[in-house]
Amino acid sequence: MEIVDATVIVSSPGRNFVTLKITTDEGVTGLGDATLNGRELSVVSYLRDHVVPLLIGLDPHRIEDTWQSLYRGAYWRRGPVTMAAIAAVDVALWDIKAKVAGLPLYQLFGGASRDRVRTYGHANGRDIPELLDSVRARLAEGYRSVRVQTGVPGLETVYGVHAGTAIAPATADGVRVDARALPVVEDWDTGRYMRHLPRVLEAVRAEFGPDLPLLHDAHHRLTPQQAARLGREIERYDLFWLEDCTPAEDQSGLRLVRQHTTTPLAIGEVFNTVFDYQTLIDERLIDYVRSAVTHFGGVSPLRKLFDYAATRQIKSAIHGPEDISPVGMAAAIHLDLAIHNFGIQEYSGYTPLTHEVFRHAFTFDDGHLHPGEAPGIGVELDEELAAAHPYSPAYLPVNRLADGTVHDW
Ligand code: EZ4
Ligand code: CO
Repeated sequence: MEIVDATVIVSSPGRNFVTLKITTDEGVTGLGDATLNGRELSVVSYLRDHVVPLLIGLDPHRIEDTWQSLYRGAYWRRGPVTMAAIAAVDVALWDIKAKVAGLPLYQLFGGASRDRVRTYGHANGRDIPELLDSVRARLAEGYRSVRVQTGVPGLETVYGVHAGTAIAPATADGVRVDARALPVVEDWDTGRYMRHLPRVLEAVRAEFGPDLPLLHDAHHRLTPQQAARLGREIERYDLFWLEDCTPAEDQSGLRLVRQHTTTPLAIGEVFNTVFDYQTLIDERLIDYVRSAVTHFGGVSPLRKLFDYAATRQIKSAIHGPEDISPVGMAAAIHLDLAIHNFGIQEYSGYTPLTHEVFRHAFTFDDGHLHPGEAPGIGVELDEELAAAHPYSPAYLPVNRLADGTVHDW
């Protein structure tokens, strides 16, 4: 079997998604997700200009060899653009292999280790009453675990509360490529946040009791000393985890956090390779690894990461926001079902139009996902509908302190 074609499809059914479609001489196709939120077209170019020419003529079954040749052969290793491009190839090839085998992908990973995949959803509110309503809404949708984020008194816009991405408005003729969407500027004040969060968690526990698994994302904003103190202060609220307490690249900083708190820690959504985790895993400084299939080079390296994490009793928690396409999400769910040290899967759902553009076999029911039994990853792209919703320039927000200093977002 030979790869005869590889095309990159960009569509925006509510937000931008980059999809790679690989076709073999036998007419089998595979899909991979290469969406890098706010920097989408860089991956499109990396794939179209530099990767696709290397794929034509290759045996699609040689996944590991293709992965290694794209990783080592580029010389310039790692980084989100490179690893998102490699991820798309990796997942598309696994999709093809599983389709040829006539099996859902999880079967090639050793079969199911559980019946279904538990998820957590996002609850957001500008203030505490709005947050409590949002938690109720998530519970009504079936979620059994909820991430809670609120506005902070004195700050206008903070992470998780207002729309995350600025998308360019459509012009009269519906063409959006010329429009400029510049990043939204959000506010930050670590002191106000640290004083407010315990009150938020107190209110949520008072309303929903001790049994509801609660998560919170600090989104890279604290120093190790601040994170150590916050983690200790909120221990009594029994979080499922505190996520990204410090900037992700600061691995040794987690030693300080870990010495002071038993609040479980989750890190890694912006990591691209196992090397980003080396200190964190070796020294057991975290409890959950958060990498996405889409930003970590695909399911091949993610399976290895999870095995490495398992040696320290660290569990998986694959990143699954709206900016991972249903293709990347499907691949994640197959992995979640198969690995032993599964922890939890983030799942925010998609716009109705996104479900139409990416028809998928995976299901969400009663707060749990299942990948379905369709051969491959179980996603089909409606290319006509995708083409009707073209790329729209978009940026993630930036964060500034009251005096104008840029802070981690
Ligand atoms: O801000 O995916 O845990 N989830 C997150 C996400 C990230 C976005 C960035 O593109 O932190 O909401
Ligand atoms: Co996060």
